[in-house]
Amino acid sequence: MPAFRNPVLPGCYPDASICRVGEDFYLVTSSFAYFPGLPLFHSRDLVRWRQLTHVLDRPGLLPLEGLDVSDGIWAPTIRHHDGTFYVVSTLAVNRQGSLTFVVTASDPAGPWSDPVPLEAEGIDPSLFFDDDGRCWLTACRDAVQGGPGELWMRELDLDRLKLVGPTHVLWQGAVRGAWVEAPHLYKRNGVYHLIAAEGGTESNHSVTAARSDTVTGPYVTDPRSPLLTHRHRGPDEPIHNVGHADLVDTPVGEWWAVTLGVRPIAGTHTLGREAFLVPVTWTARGPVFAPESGAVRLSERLPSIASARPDAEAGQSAGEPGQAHDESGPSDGEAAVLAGRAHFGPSDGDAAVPAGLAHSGPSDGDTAVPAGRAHFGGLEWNSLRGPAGDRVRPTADGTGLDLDLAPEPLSSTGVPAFLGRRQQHVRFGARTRIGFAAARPSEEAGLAVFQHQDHHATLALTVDGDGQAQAVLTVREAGTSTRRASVPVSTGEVLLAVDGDEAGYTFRVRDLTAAQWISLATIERSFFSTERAGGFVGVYLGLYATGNGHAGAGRARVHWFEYQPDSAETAG
Ligand code: 6LW
Repeated sequence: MPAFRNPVLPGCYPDASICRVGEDFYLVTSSFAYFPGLPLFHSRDLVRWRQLTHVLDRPGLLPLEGLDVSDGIWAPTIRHHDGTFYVVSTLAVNRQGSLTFVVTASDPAGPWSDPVPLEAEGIDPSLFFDDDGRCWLTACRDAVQGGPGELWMRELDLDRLKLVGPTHVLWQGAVRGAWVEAPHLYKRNGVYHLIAAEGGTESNHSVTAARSDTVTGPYVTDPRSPLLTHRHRGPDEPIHNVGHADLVDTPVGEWWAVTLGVRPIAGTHTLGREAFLVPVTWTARGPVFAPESGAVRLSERLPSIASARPDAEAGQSAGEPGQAHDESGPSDGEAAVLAGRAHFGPSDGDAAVPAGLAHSGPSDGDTAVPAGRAHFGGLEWNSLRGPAGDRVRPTADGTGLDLDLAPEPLSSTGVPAFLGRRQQHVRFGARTRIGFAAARPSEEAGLAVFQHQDHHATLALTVDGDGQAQAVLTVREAGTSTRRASVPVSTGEVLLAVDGDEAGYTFRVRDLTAAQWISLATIERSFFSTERAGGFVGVYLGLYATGNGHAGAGRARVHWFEYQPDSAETAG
């Protein structure tokens, strides 16, 4: 049977929300303290997704400076009604909802409006448009009584984008004592179906449900809850922490859900919470997730719209990988995987490319670039907490990227001179060609494997006390930086590399004129895991420069950065 490979969005893309307009599907995910915020994807077949833009694509919309990486923009919902797209989401501070907002657009590719604050408590807002044209916002918060959490609802006045009328408390969840979150509401045959997540986003995560004949309740627990979970599955199960689902129908009447999950290896995962696609059917009792298997699977049958239109996405996005469907085996749900070499030239004025970030051009031919992957639009690149455009920018001649020595180290909660992209494969190789001459030992620039501001590793060019240029591998954990290895290098340009697999991340350096790579060390993979680092995000791979408390006069020049999945892994 034609199949696709889950996750459909590999890497840190949690809390996915989905909607359909005609034959087009749109999906948004959380983005935390990364900038730009709220990546938005398009698909015609639910399997191959192409990023269109970021909903929060410009500076100054929401304050991210000072935030932990796992705070920031959480759990958006996307809906379309009467010609307008709506995204609701929450700015989280100290792991709590701080500001819930709505943004609108007539074209999902933008422009999106500025955020309009809503008087809404808690997190995980969602919108439901009823047949009578009324719009209801649901969200979760600490329970006013009982608890610990409750789902609540208020009407959203669409003309004024203002919550109006009374607050209705809908449900405290199916599992007594568990926090209920991630509500989404659907109506079928006159019945309102509320789905939610319970048990926390880790190993007890689950999808639960309740129903009502009236939109404002009372809601009665679906006794089948949890409707979807992997909490009861053993260590050999490849996908864990499944929950936080959103449903969509296709033009031919199939139903599917997007849900988050993780792929641990020996109990730890590094890629973050990823977006998986699960078939759904409706019965008189409500939605049935994964009716054949009862589980989220790595290889799942294709949506019938995907079998019918194998070239839909490839045809509309020139220059994209365009994943062919393999009718004989699982296809790779990876149009959203961007591999290849980024060249940093001046912006071409494409509004979808954040100013000052990466613009990609064709390969310069110094190593092979996989066919079809030489161009990518730059949307995979993020800075931390705001635009890094004044400290990370294309060189005047368009041949590279300059990184200023910002005073903020990666361990700060400011805006460091950092540009990174998600690690999307356990097995990968990332390389960069970089030139940097540090004036003093506190100045450094290079590659970062970044989980959290206090949990990362860097392979940096710097100098020792005698002015000898070196490449230094440093590991930071819980506020302490430890030098793991160093090698002398020439003061010119070098290649820096990190290669990951199930065992660890191996860091290497090569003088441009040298024939051999020098291996510095391998850091065990679990060091970079969410289980070890905490938080809600996955690993980013990036470039950075800092003067560690002082702005240095020098700058690092990056000629290119390359990310390649290991072909053995991507072949599945
Ligand atoms: C998200 C919430 C959650 O808002 O994590 O624990 C938050 N569950 O549903 C951030 O992804």
